[in-house]
Amino acid sequence: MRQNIVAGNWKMNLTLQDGLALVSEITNMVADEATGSAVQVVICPPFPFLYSVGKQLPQGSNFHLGAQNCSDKESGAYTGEVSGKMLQSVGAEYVILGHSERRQYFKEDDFLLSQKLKAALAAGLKPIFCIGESLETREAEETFDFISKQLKDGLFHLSNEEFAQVVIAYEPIWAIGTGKTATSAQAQEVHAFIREQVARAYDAEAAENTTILYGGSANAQNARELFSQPDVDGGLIGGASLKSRDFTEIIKSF
Ligand code: 3PY
Repeated sequence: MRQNIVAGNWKMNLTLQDGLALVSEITNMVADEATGSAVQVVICPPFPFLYSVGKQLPQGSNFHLGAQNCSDKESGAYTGEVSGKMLQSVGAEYVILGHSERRQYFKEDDFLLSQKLKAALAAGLKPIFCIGESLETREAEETFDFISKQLKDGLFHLSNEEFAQVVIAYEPIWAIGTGKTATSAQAQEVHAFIREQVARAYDAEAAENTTILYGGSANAQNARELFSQPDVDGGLIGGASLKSRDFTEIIKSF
């Protein structure tokens, strides 16, 4: 089902103590300001904080726990890896897959990501699958071909039932951690294109039900404008998710 979602990607930041303090500030502010449940909030801390952060989220509320990555393997001798089932067992409901930082620094390609998607879904997690073009690709006017290939190779191998569990995040690489945000018109143009591709690969109903988030330097100042676009269903928030006031403002931006 299409939903409004604000997901906070903490990346490799904070200590457990800082993280717990941040979550308690955010949940208090959101409760005080009666944000309501029109938006689902997903907090994605680093692995070692997941269990404790999850315990601190108000149970049965619109707050959910997500991880930032998971293994493509189910279990076994894979030192340092974390499986989908492990994440699920500590309370995670979502997992970010295919973030451009994983693609760039850890060489995750569409094939590996397709395996990770399968593993996450088999463990009952909802993947937040990230796609997005580089500045070079945008300037060469190849954005749509690039996005269409990422969708085809990474995502559209899923069955209808599997695909229904997936949230897509459009994160133009040139806007990640750079302070440059896509304009709301640029974001809307690509989001509408993604929805159209989903309709072609699956059907119109699947496209209408798909949640598509924008990511890339979204903040308290630009969130309202971005979220007002018809095909932008929320945001995957980096730096601003580490500041309680800013993140709460973003949650209130619908
Ligand atoms: C950013 O906004 O920088 C992100 O990478 C969100 O995932």
